[in-house]
Amino acid sequence: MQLYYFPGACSLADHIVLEWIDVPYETIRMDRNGIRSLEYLALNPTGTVPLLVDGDFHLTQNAAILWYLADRYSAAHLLGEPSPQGRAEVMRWLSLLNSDLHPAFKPIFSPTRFLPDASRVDEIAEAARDTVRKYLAILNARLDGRDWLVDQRSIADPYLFVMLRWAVRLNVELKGFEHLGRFLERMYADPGVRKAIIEEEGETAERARAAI
Ligand SMILES: N[C@@H](CCC(=O)N[C@@H](CS)C(=O)NCC(=O)O)C(=O)O
Repeated sequence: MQLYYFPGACSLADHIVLEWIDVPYETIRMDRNGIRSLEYLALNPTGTVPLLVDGDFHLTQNAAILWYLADRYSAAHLLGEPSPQGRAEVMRWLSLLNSDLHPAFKPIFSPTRFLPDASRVDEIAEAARDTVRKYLAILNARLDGRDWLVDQRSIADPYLFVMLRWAVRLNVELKGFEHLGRFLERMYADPGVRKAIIEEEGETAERARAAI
């Protein structure tokens, strides 16, 4: 299996899951030019990472890739309790992360995509930080009294971990979100998480220690 990624991007969640399911895989580091190449666009017309290649199966979209890995390697038990409600709980949190929180970061990463008036980029980025905080407050409350987003470790957790690293890096105010702080520490202590980060960012990979 091959995972196409950018260091520290949402594809890090898939990378961590590949570690957790413990199967042989390769990673292919992409850059801005690479994802715009005709060759890559033929595989993923959205020109984004992640992309997973499993034999002749090419899969795009982060949530789909995470679900596919967990479903294909079900012995790792990353899809929650094996019941319709248990799986729906995983999908609920995965959806919040992929459809609500992840896009909320986009105006912070590249405000001019949303508002070409360069004089107002700080304004749009600050408004986006407020939106990110709104979702993080929901996730912080969810982690009150629990280690993971559902009753056991699942594919939603590495996605939340990536979003928290972004929040720290992009100066989103995280004070008071102590349950998220503990979650971040718990994930950094995981050997599979460490291995994926070091492979993507090197031994000196910054450990996002927020003032939480
Ligand atoms: N809906 C897509 C979004 C993927 C996405 O936004 N990927 C980002 C990295 S986290 C990317 O490749 N951005 C490159 C760009 O926009 O130029 C998914 O969930 O996989």
